Parts: sequence; C-alpha cells; structure tokens
Amino acid sequence: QRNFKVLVVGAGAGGCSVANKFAHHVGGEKVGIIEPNDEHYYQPMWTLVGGGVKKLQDSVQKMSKLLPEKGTWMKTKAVAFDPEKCTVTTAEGEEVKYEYLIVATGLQLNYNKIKGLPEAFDTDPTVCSNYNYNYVQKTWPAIQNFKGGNAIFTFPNTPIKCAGAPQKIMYLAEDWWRKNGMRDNANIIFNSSLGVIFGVKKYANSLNKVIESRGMKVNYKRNLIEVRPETREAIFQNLDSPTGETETFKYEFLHVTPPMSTPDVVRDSPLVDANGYVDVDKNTLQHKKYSNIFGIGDCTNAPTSKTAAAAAAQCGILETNLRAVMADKPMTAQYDGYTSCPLITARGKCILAEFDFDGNPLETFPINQGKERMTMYHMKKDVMPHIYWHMMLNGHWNGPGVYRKLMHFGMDGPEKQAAS
Ligand code: FAD
Ligand code: UQ1
Repeated sequence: QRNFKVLVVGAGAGGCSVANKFAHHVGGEKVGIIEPNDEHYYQPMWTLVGGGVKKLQDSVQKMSKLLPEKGTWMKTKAVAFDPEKCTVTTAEGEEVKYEYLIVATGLQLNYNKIKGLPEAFDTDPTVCSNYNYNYVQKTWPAIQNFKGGNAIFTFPNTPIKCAGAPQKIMYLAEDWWRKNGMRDNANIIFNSSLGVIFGVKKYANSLNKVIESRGMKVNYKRNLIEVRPETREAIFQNLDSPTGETETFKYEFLHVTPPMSTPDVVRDSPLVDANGYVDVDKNTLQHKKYSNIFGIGDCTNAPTSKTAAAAAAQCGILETNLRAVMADKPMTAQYDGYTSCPLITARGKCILAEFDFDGNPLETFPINQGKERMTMYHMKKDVMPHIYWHMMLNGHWNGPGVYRKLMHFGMDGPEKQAAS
C-alpha cells in the first residue's frame, strides 16, 4: 500500500500551490497528488478569453510541468474518502494512505441541473458559458455574431466561484457592441438569483452606477431553470414568488453561469457539512473533526467569496498551520477571509474588489479601488497571469497581504480610511 506523508487531492489553483510548498518542506518523494486532468487551467483568464481579449491557449499549461518534480502524481480521480482509516480510494480501486490530507477539489459545474442544457451548448451557437473550457470558446464568436435583440446573462441560485464573472462578461460584451454600432439594437439583461449586484456595498455602489449609466437591465431573484434552443427561449423561476411562478425570455445571446456544488465524491464523503462543503475551521483551515486533514480553495465552507485570490491567501495559512500540526505545535496563522475580484467593466477599466469575511474592504493599493481604473485592468490582464504561473503555483505567492501592509504603512489618510 502506498503511503504518503502529505496527500493532495485536486491540483488546481490551491492544490498545486500547496503540493509544491510541502514538497519543499517534507521532500517531494513524500508528497502524493491525485488529479485526473492532463492540463491545468488558469480559469480567471476565461473572462478575457470570452471577451475576445486573450487566447484560450494562454490559459493552459501541462499539469506535469507544474507539479512537484519528485512528487508522485496519480493521474486519476479520488472516488472515496475514509478519514478513519486515513485513505483515499482512486478510480482504479487503489486505497492510498496518508499521514496528512489536503482536500482541494474545487467545484463541480452542474449544467445538467438546467433543463435543455448541456444540449443547447451543442446545438445553439448563441448559448455560451465562460465557466467551462469548451463552452468559453463559444462566447467571443457569439458576441461578434450578435445582431441585436435580447442578450441575457445569468447568475444561479448556489454559491459560485468568482461571483463577479457572470457580470464581467456582460460589461465586456456591452463595451464591444457599443464600440461596433450594435448597442442601440441590444437589450442587455442580467437575470440574477441574488438580491444585490455584489455582496460588498462599496463595490455594489460602483457597479450599480456602471449599469445605470450604460443602460443595462438587472432583474433580481430570477433563476434559470430551462433553455429551449429550438425557439431560443430561456425560462426563469421567480424566487420571490410563493407559487414558483416562471417567466419566459426570448434570447438572441445567452451567457449561462451554472449552479455549482462540490464534486459528488466530496459531497458524499464524511468530510462535509450539511451543505456539502468540506467542514474546516474558517481561521485555521483545519478540518473540524479530523485534525490531520486540511481544506483549501473553493471546496471548503470558509465563508468567503470563492476565488483564486482567496486560495492564494489560504496557501500561506495552511502552510504555517499544517507545519505546526506536523511538529506538534499550536497553529499560529489565522485566515481573515481575504478574497479579491477584479471586476472588469470594459476594455481598459477595472474595479479591484478586495475584502474579508465581514465584507470589509482590504485594499492592497493606497488609492480608492472602488473606482474604475486602467491600472487595475492591466494588473488583472498582464500582471496576474505571471504571478499565477510563476509564483503562486510553485508555492511562492500567499496573496498580496504583505504588500498591502507595506503600502499602507503610515499612508492611510482620513480619506482612504473613510472610503474603505
Ligand atoms: P480548481 O482550481 O478548480 O481546481 C480543482 C482541481 O481538482 C481540478 O484540477 C480538478 O481536476 C481536481 N479534481 C476535481 N475532482 C477531483 C477528484 N475527484 N479527484 C481528484 N481531483 C479532482 N479567481 C480570482 O481570484 N480572480 C478572478 O478574476 C477569477 N475569475 C474567474 C473567472 C472564471 C470564468 C472562472 C471559471 C473562475 C474565476 N476565478 C477567479 C475563480 C478561480 O478560478 C477559482 O476560485 C480557483 O481556481 C479555485 O481553486 P481550487 O484549487 O479550489 O479549485
Ligand atoms: C491574487 O492574488 C490572485 O491569485 C493569484 C488572483 O487570481 C487570479 C487575483 O485575481 C487577484 C486580484 C489577486 C490579488 C493580487 C493583487 C496584486 C491585488
């Protein structure tokens, strides 16, 4: 039986980064990684791929180049977790043993929960989704081929990763249609299951101004339940209606953000809370019941907005605390919920939201990030991919916390403090 000191399940943003960190600390030969994909995706780039700003191939790297050199990569799925026996079962039926387990499986996209999907993706060129490697390739052609009518963007009734992404693509599409003489023919509609445009007031205020000034329409408490590609109709449930009333919208363009959950194998495991997320202490990231298990990234129930930026900040916390547990010492690092969402509002414009568990802004730069800025657009488009590929994945980026503290040292005047 194979037995690893550290076993990592899932080598996305969080898993790959911590696998490299622990290969450094305990030796690569003691680290096992279970991950089925040959390729690693930089998903945050897909907003820009769908918006016609970046090429899809820039968001992909071979998994083999990113994982720890001396580590053992099991190119397969985890299908069962047994925390009592300290084993994870693979699709081939192998029971892999561990001393310490890090769960980093991310989220599963449940397109099949919407009637008519995913078939509509295969038959209707006007239906697209930036959340999936295949469907994101349809977004930019659909934007370019749009000749007018209803352009609908959806937000589902579950927690999702990057809560800003469903609207970022609307802004990029609107910007393109406006600059190409199509804007007057377009009804741009954001149908969201939520009751607000964004969970943090400061940034919601800025976004509402963008939406109003550019004539987009938002309908709250509208959840997509069905797509009929033959007649190009999208059916939404009114979440405020006690009778479950539905509303039908004709569409000429439809961008779908699917409902999400943790992968079935995680949801069906003993590791999760009642909602199906890996049950960790939100400050230490240690599992609440099993002290030799930690969770990182989108699959945990740490109550923050699920992003790669959050996973980056969690990397440093998990590193410190799991090392302490290994050394039989008290855990010293506390996660504050740091997360970030670069809200692109047009080509060349971005509101850089950064905040903690309580929705208090935690801005890195000593300027008001609630404003649309060209600098933040370039940070997202040109700087972040380098930080991700060359610093985060190999274990050298724990988020911008240290830079924030440096840049704010003695610099926060009353204005900035009032703004945040
Ligand atoms: P992932 O990176 O999703 O990795 C999970 C890994 O687990 C995958 O490799 C998967 O193959 C593997 N896995 C799944 N099931 C199993 C199993 N059973 N066994 C073994 N392995 C398994 N974040 C930002 O910070 N900024 C942004 O601007 C941003 N924009 C985004 C835009 C879009 C369109 C999307 C889709 C995401 C965006 N995100 C953004 C979110 C970001 O991509 C995720 O939050 C981040 O990737 C989470 O990392 P993770 O490690 O938890 O999960
Ligand atoms: C970040 O750290 C990160 O993880 C690598 C992202 O994911 C792509 C982000 O989008 C952002 C904004 C951050 C935060 C970094 C800075 C410099 C503000």
